[in-house]
Amino acid sequence: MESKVISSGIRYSSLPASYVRPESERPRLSEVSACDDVPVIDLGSDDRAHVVQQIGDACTNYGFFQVINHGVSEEAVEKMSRVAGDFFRLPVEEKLKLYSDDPSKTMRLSTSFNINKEQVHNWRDYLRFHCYPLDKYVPEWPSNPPSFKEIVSNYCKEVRELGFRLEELISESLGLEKDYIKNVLDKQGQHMAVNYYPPCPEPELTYGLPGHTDPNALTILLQDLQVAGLQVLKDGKWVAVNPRPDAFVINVGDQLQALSNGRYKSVWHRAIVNADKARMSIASFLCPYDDAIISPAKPLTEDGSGAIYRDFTYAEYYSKFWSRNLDQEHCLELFKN
Ligand SMILES: O=C(O)CCC(=O)C(=O)O
Repeated sequence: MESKVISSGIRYSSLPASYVRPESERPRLSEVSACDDVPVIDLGSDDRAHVVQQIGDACTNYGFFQVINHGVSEEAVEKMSRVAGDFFRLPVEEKLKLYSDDPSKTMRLSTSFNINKEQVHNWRDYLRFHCYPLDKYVPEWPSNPPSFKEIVSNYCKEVRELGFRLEELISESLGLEKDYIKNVLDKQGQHMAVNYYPPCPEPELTYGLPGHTDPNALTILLQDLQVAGLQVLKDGKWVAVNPRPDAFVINVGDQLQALSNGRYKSVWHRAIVNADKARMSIASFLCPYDDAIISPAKPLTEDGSGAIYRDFTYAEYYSKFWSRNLDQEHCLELFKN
């Protein structure tokens, strides 16, 4: 490999050995079918009780869903996608000024997942940065493309509002007060990962991201409309979630699994890569405040099941998550009572 990142413009004719998964861990793409019953929830509906019901069903049975009429403007989405593409099209020397493999950095361009911890790498570069509070973090964001800071700030604000609406609906769907989740998560952090998966010479042998769950509370994912790649684990089988215009994919993260005492499952998902085309995805993560104490909601432990997880702070969880690689057991298992 000639560069630290794979979005260098080099087209590889075969997959470098450090990306090749052992036979038993490969994606077996021919066995994956499209998920044709992905829940699609219309947030523009006036029937709140119905929306709450749909969200509860989706979180219980799928761990993910799509939302339409979500309130994030078409303009914000379109500009965000464009500036993200422009960033990854910059000359590699320019991008490498932002490179770091230190997960504690609040803004960095990196590659794979956790390059220093993993044995096999993933066919992905990503720009990962903190977004809340904006005035604290925007100064460290890329200044090239020149419109990056302004466009991404606007997008972050709109997505944050969507996240809060979803947290209210999810609280209600659990039979909790509307503000329950927001109150527990406190001054919520917000992070973004702009994922770029270059064309891959042998997609059968590797991943963009292997199966994982998200360590945060809620993920709001903007998919590339031209190239599919997201797959989720449903009833023990990997199924493809094909992109739908005007929709975001919403994933339940580990913190909502803990808070709901396991009623809602943090969904296992992965990104596969494409032989001919590059793919991009733009993930926004809402995270509890570092000192927020996460514990199963009391009313959800009173049916005799007790609290499945011990109390922990998000800071403790997050540092445990990043000290490992994605191929290990689910991080939340380490926090069970
Ligand atoms: O690229 C995708 O569709 C999934 C991205 C993802 O899972 C992540 O950023 O954690």
